[in-house]
Amino acid sequence: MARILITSAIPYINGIKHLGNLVGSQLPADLYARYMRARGHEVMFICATDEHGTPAELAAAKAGMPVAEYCAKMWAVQKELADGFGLSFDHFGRSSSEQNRILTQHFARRLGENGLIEVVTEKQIYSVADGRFLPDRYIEGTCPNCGYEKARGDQCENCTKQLEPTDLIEPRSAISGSTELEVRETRHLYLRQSRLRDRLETWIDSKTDWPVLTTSIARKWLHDGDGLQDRGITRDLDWGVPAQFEGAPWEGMEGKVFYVWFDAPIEYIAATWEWADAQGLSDNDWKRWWRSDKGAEDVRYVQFMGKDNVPFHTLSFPATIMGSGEPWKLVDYIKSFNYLNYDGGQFSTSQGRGVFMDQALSILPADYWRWWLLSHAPENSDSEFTWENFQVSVNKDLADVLGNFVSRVTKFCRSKFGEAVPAGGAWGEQEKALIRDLGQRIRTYEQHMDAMEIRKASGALRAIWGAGNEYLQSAAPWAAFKTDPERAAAIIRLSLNLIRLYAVVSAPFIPDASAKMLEAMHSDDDSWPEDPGSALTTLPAGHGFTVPEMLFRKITDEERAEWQQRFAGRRD
Ligand code: B3M
Ligand code: ZN
Repeated sequence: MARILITSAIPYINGIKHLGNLVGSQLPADLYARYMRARGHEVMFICATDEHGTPAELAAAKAGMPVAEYCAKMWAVQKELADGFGLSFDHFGRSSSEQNRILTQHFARRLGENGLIEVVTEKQIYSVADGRFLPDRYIEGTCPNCGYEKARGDQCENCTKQLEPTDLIEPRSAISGSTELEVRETRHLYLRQSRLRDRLETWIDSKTDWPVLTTSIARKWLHDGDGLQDRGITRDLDWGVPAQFEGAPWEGMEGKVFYVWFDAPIEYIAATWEWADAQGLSDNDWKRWWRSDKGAEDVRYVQFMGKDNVPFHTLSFPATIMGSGEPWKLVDYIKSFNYLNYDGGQFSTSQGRGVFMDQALSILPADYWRWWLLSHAPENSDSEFTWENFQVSVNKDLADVLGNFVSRVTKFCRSKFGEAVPAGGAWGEQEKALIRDLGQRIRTYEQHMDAMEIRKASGALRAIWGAGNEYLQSAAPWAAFKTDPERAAAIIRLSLNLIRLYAVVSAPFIPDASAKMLEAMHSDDDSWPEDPGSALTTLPAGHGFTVPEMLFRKITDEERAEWQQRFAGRRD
């Protein structure tokens, strides 16, 4: 049994996430966590909300709420939606926690003591009308790279170029719209991450098994980008982790907080501490996941994230960890994702374009979305959500193949043998062939799941479902029943057992349907089918079952057209 630490990128607090966000981190992380638990490993699966920085402050101002109140409310909203999608976090934390304040200040202090933080006097944009400096998203203007007129001070959403507020053409305050801006001097803390370049490079070079998407982004920033420039890690904001604190190896940082990207990844650690506190456990219980001197050297740590988050996880956060000089766990594997597009364009939170998590659950249960999203995960390139494609996948894979198998087998048994696994008959060549075939297919599925090849894994699972259907079609118990009822009993005994096996292997993708299948089979045996031959004898003759309600319904053409129309516009 291995110990596996899994973190998903922590979503910004500023609103409900769309399906593109979901499939880029939280959902595949959940798939992997569920699978690893099912294989008997000890898993710690962590996520949280990212509550600091200008995204939170601006969203709270827009909602007309104090930022702390806004964050508390939105955390609860995001938590409920995560539960709705079956995201099985061991803990869903908050980066505004006390634990994160303590750890963030701890890391900053260590970095400072190790000579990796310096105080820099720099020029920042000050808004006379607002009486404050305008960091990051508090400032908008025209992108010098592509001409987009609503570029933000930290990044252009249109061309994704990272910007400094002073780069913007015709800048204006995002608070008041005022253009009465001045450049003023202010002092900030800078992380001297360039000093860690060699260590970071050696570390990245050692990760030969990482996805190309991850390493190519890391290398780009390491070499030809400006990714390892020393960067300001403080901001002139009220909301965040205070940069001046007791024991800080610098002075004069009153009124400033750490930059959101400095404290956000530290929240992975802090959320594990929050978990231990919430469970009434000790410090050692969370440190054994994170500290090599407390037992974490045998932990495998896997992170999930969208490609835009890769630079922060391959360079900045490792720089924080390495620079601390303490035995904190570095990530072992980073699974990153391209973007999911929406119906001919991009999903966009700021433009309200696409389907958002709450809307998705209001029209169909989570498993329908989980299946489509995971089986179309944007692994090797961007992928696209279309309603046509969604309809086809759901109707074919879930309703025609899996749902239909369960329904045919259970209904046929009920009508011919009653609601218990029938006795009699023996397995012949067909059954042996099926078991051999399933054995191979399950091993293939495991290999893809172990490697986090999500699309391939979904294809392997679909093939496992298909094998049962083909078997049923050719064994034809309805025909056999007329001449040889014992033969029909043997086929159905195997098929009912196959429903249990399907429930177990499908659970990482479609946990709710899997639970219903197990319940219908009156079984709580969810042990992994290491050997399909014996797994298919779990439910003995005489074991009762219930015909379940329809597992998956089909999406009609009318519904598809209606949803397409409903979600074409902008979300209010
Ligand atoms: N909140 C960005 C995002 O939601 C950021 C991720 C932080 S991971 C430590 O895409
Ligand atoms: Zn641009």
